[in-house]
Amino acid sequence: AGHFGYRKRDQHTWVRNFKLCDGKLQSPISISSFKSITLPLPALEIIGYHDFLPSPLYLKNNGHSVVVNVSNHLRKRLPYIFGGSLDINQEYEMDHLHFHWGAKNNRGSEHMLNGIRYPMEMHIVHRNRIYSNLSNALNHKNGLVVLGIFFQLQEEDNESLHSIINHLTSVQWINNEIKLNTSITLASLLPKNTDVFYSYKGSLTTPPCNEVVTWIIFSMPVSISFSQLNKFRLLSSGNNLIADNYRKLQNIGPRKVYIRKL
Ligand code: BO1
Ligand code: ZN
Repeated sequence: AGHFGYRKRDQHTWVRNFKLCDGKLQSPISISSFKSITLPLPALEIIGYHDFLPSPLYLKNNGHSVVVNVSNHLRKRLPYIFGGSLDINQEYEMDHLHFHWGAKNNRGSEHMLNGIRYPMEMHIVHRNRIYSNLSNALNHKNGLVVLGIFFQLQEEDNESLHSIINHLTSVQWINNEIKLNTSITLASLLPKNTDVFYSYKGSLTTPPCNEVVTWIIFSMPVSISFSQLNKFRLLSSGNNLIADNYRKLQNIGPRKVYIRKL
């Protein structure tokens, strides 16, 4: 029961095998700027994002996505975030990042923003420092913060993605994992403007769907070229190419989405 698929008839089976996927605080959702509540939130503080992530970094095809993992066996200081909509005194340390994308350009992102589904969405997953690892954090409602970054197509390559995309052919098959010889700064992967973001309480968008995620979705997208996006679409889960690895929209229910703007 550790397996799950993204085809519509597969997504319907998630709730059978993973009870939490049937909860009331699920993700992703459709976000509307008009329906969001403007709050005078402090800026989101993003610490260490200009530094290189500690090496070694690992790139892995897990059959659902491609993931950049930090090993950090030397327990170096990792990038972390606080402030914004997050509870005071809570710091969230970067754990990994991964992507969701479409087989076609008109789909791929998990969240929608003002009726737009972007061709790709990146998730930078952060774990509350008070929990020692990701599986512990999954048991607590303030366990995780995920930064969501939308990608929009443009003609020119996004050079910041080269350190990942140049190695995608090395992880074409499920469970392929390589050590990256290049380093990455997270700041180069963020939009130029991080002042405007949406925030709401939700869940992991994959099984086991734990409702432990404070979502922070930046309003401004970053860019990716057609040829770069096509390289993600060549990754394989075994019998199929990985694409359309986004969950269907979940009910927002009585939840509120907050927006920080200047
Ligand atoms: S996401 O950012 O909401 N898409 C997200 C989804 C799942 C995880 C983190 C962020 N975590 C892991 C679980 C594992 C599980 C794996 C599936 O997702 O901790 O138990 O096997 O890819
Ligand atoms: Zn994700």
